[in-house]
Amino acid sequence: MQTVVLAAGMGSRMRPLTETTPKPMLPVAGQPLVEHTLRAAVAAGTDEIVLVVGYEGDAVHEHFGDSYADVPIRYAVQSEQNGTASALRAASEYVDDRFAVVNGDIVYEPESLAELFRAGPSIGSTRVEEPSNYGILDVEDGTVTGIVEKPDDPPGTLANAGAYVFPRGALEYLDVPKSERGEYELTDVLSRVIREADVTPVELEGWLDVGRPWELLEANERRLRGLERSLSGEVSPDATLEGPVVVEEGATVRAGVVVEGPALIRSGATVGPNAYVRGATVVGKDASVGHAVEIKNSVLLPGARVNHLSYVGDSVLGRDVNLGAGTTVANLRHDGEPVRTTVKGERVSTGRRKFGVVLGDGVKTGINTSLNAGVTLSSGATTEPGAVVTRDR
Ligand code: TTP
Repeated sequence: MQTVVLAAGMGSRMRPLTETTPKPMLPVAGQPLVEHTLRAAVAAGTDEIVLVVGYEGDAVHEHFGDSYADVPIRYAVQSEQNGTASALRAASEYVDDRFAVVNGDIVYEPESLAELFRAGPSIGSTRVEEPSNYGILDVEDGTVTGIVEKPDDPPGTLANAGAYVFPRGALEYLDVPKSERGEYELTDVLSRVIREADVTPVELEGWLDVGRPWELLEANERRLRGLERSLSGEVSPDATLEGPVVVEEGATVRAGVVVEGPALIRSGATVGPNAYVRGATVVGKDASVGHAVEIKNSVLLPGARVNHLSYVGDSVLGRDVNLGAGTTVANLRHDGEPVRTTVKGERVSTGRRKFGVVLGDGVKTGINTSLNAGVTLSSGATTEPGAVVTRDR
């Protein structure tokens, strides 16, 4: 079966991380987010991938080239990011009658996709606690009879999870009007499809939509859970590595370091001397964590540097970020309430009691900078020595 992977979106809710990197290329457990979809699709029996790219699409194309795990990839370019139906339209010249479509920004247990593929015309689904925030499936006698977006009066708790197997002839339904939010939506195509064909809901186990920065942290936490210990890099005999820790070839862990897995230390990275890395942490390629630095449950993108006397917790540090000596991150409110942060200009709850900061690529902090919980700094932003940063920059 052909699988169309939608990876053209702007990823605007993931800013500042997507100011320079497209969302599909953000790392989850050391692999680009969209690679988790590609792997599941190949394991489920895909024989051709049609990858729809758009925003910063060259980065995706350059990374994956023309095949993945020996399965050919064709690229379709969506020139305007105006909705998932228009993304599928961009791919339509490449697809045959029966095909799968999967959002490139979701993670789930990979076997679930094989089940979806086996089910024939089907919609991936997931149980949700707050149905009014999702596209909810109306299901009667095991068949999907309707999809309602963000319903006030939900017909159930089974939400559209962003993975589908379309029946023959589905491309005829692509011509949908713009939705209220001004996009051409795949759900409107699906509403037409389910009128014409029997479509089965198939639950995707362990589903997570990775749209906002804390979901990137959560995806890393989940995917690192399955990490298997392997130490191929240079590890000092005076370092203590507990549990599932991966030190890739070309990475260095110096004396006095304590790492509590799961943790992934990628090639070219250095940790220590005397550093403490814990929780689900990824130290990206060529990143460095220096003396008397504690990193907890965080993702450091390639080239990020936290070299002296710092604490970083529950945070995402973009490429080539440089934290000045003594920079510390708050990741907990005194009242214990969930940390709030900014998404597309609005303050929203992350739902997490522990959440630190999100720093865009190339951010530099002056020495002894204090970053408040939930702060985001856009790419290239700086702070002055001793700054106490409580607002986004
Ligand atoms: P969304 O998460 O709705 O959109 P997005 O990824 O652009 O993020 P944001 O809302 O933060 O700007 O997209 C769901 C999936 O569909 C995702 O894999 C990206 C893909 N997509 C496209 O390929 N083209 C598009 O025009 C849109 C809107 C999304």
